[in-house]
Amino acid sequence: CEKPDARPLRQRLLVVANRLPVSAVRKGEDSWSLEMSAGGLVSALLGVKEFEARWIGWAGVNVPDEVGQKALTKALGEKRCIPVFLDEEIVHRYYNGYCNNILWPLFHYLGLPQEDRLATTRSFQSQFEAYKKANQMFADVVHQHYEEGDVVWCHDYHLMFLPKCLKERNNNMKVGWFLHTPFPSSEIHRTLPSRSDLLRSVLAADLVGFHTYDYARHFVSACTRILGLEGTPEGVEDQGRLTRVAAFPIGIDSDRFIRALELPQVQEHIIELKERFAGRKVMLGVDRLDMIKGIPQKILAFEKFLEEYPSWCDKVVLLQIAVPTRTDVPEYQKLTSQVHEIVGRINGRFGTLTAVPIHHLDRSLDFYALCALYAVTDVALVTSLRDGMNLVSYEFVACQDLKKGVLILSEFAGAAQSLGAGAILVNPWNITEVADSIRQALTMTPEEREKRHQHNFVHVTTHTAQEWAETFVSELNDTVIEAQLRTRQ
Ligand code: ADQ
Repeated sequence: CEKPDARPLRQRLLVVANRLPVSAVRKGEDSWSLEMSAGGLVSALLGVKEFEARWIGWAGVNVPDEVGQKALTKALGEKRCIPVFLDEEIVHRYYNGYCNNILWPLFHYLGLPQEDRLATTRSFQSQFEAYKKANQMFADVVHQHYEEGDVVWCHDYHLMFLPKCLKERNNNMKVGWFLHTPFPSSEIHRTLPSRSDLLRSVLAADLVGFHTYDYARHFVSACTRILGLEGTPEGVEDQGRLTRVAAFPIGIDSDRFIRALELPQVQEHIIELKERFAGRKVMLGVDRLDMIKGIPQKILAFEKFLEEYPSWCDKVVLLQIAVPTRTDVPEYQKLTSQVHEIVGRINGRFGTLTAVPIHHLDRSLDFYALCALYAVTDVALVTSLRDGMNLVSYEFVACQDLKKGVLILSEFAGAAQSLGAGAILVNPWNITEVADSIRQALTMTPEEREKRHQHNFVHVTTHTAQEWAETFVSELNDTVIEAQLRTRQ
């Protein structure tokens, strides 16, 4: 008979993403040291008690030898992580090539690479083949670890081919796919040579999710215009089979940020920062150093602000924290030099012997330093040219319940849909408009700041990462049940 304290078994969730949430460093032939990263997705899934998550993905290192692979698999297993081993050649063509050189810019409206049309077309094909091959390798690993009843949740533009590979092996598998970037207008998507293959493959999933309703609508209209399929309010229909398409806006683990503000190490940072910038308003930008984040545009808007309102020159400081990414890619190297050049010029132009208007750091900050910075900020500037959601805007709001600072937010970030009523929305390409918004933010009355902050704080603390993950998975379970009922009728 059942023990009184017996709990129902938790549903197993296989989370498949390009990268595992760990960094692995090899210490010897058969020993590895692992560090779990505390990104949004990890905390989202740790916070959900209804299911037991396992991760499947690439560990970010090349491990050509069997001894190393076995040891890494064992070490990762203790952290519920399962590795997909990709060799350097595949990583180069699949990850650097097709994912980051083709899909990433295209989905952010930066177009396809154009340097040499013929060479691009040839390498395009080989990169697409590598992309499909890598997705098959992910599918192999999922298949090996899958147990009946598991939910498989595929993430992001790296794995658009995966739903099809999985369903071809087991049509009963519950498969969901979620895109973290924008899905562009069908007019942009149709320029992609592999446009139909990718759409058809994603449609093999049972549930397809995006951050915003607009991205979901773009996806459905790409399916109707490019594949000639029927779009319905629920999703896309193909020969009687419905793929559900919906918006699931992500959130953050807001409690983690709010609780951190009480910690002594954060309080110490806060005191230091307040002393360091006493008498000046603090403006903050926190971004990965990527073209989509609009960092040069942000800095130029700040320059325009200083030019238009010179009395603010020694009363405000912009702290721009930019984590370098994809440092081996020439475009990213160019972006870094461009940002350095603009910052140098503006500091030379508006700085004094005792103070400079822009502090630019090319590095990542630890969690506690980041929370402290968010807490002392008067105005946060998020000027992405396109951004799936943008979690920095959420993190800033979570840390501002005392100060009630102002968020200036790009209308091209998904977050504009959720935080738009509390933020000042701007077109990041319009430098004059952003400069005026800076002035508006710095001179806003406390009552208006309070009202705007309250709106956003309620949103950020109720639409959390945990709620996002729970909603997606329960919707996936429901979608599959409904489909089974439909086929029985
Ligand atoms: P990202 O493009 O990485 O994510 P974002 O949502 O802003 O963008 O998240 C960045 C994360 O990195 C935040 O948690 C932030 O705190 C951290 N970070 C950034 N700069 C940092 C720094 N200098 N030091 C320390 N930490 C830093 C993709 C999509 C987004 C989408 C997310 C989640 O591009 O649009 O919101 O996935 O779906």
